[in-house]
Amino acid sequence: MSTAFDLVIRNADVATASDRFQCDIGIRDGKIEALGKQLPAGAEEIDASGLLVLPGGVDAHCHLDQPMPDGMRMADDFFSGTRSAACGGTTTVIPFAAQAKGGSLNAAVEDYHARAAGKAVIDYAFHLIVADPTPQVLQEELPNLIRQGYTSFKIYMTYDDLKLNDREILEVLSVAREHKALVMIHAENSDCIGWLTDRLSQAGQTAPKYHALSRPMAVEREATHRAITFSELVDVPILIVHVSGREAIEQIRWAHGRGLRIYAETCPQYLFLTEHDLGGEGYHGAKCVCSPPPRDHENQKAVWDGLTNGVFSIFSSDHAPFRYDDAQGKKLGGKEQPFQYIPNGIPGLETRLPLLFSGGVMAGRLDVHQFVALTSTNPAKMYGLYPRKGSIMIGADADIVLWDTKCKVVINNALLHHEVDYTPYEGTTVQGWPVLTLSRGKVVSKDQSFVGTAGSGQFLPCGTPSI
Ligand code: DUC
Ligand code: ZN
Ligand code: ZN
Repeated sequence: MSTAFDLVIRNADVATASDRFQCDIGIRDGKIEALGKQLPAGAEEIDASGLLVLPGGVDAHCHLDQPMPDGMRMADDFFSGTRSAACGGTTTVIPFAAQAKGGSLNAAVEDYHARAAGKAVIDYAFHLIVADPTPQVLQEELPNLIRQGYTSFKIYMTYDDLKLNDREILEVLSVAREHKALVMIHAENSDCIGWLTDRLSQAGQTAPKYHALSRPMAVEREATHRAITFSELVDVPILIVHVSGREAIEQIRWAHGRGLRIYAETCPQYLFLTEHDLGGEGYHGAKCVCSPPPRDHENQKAVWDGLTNGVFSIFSSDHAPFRYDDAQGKKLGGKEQPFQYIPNGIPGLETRLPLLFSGGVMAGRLDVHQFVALTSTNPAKMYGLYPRKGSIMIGADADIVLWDTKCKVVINNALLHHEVDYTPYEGTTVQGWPVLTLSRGKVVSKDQSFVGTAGSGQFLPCGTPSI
């Protein structure tokens, strides 16, 4: 018997960034074909009674299998990283194809495609990292790559192997303006960090907790202000990534007051961790070493407020997966390292959505529409993937997540599907968990188990950012 749909989700309580409605969802060939009451039968049916139905998450800032210097290795490749994302309700990831200094961007993109092919279980796009803006890169490689669907790129104001000087940043912004791309900026002042790091080291202050002291808020505030100034000079929008607290937020609000097009992202670590998680004199705090570092409770509150009042457009994981007990991870070379040599970053692809849903929606800080906007619709729009991704509407990909809003989960690394040997959120109780994830109409995760297939994820060329 032929059926109208491959799959029908019955009795769905759907929330998008703007609307909430009850309907059945008819899916054919991986797309949402109908939203309505009493749709005809599907070849398969799922009853969503009692569950909340949201668009799949778009995690627009995560690092997977990124080539690393100095013997470091990321624990998650495109299989384990996207498996973990899917089990946490995310259906699109945008990691980074990183140019090496002295290398070409095209080579980075080609290498990154090889890393993703046959492995990703959900769809993916690429940002670029521009580390060496030679005339060839600025005049040929970047414009060509933008035309081919790589329409966003990250630049760094710190890290010796990645950072650009002010003149180079202006050149990159100017290319973005001309070709309508979006530049993401890692805003921390490199020389300030270097100076503080040297002083701490000379004083023998090398434990992980000193990472936070080497990158205080002022370092981020200054760089944020400088990035805003560059955006104003070139007259191009920018996105400041992983904003950690009040003083950077004040700069962004100031820019908004001047009518500047400054967009901002924050991440779970700035809501759920503080500098105390970097530990005492012991080494466990290495698990929470990331940049910018987690701050204090007052800054956490400022970040929550920024999510509520619209300072932030997107909420990403910044998943940067290094194992703790590993000679290629946090114990680089097999030993405890002075803070400045600890691989930077923490895992978070699978916990991003449950943490924000619980702490935001269930705790009454955000409504469900803000949650969807921050975690799915806005990143899809900002990076040129909308309306294929980022909403539940006719014609969109059937990337759909069923949430049990009553389910309480104590986060435990054994529950998660990444290859990292810890989670910074061990023991945190959340209410609300994604119990079923569909990627283009296929179930990829169910009841905290992965049921998808390696290689079923497709590469998504990005359109012009819509901001
Ligand atoms: N910046 C990132 O975006 N991710 C991990 C570490 C960092 O400094
Ligand atoms: Zn960064
Ligand atoms: Zn990052």
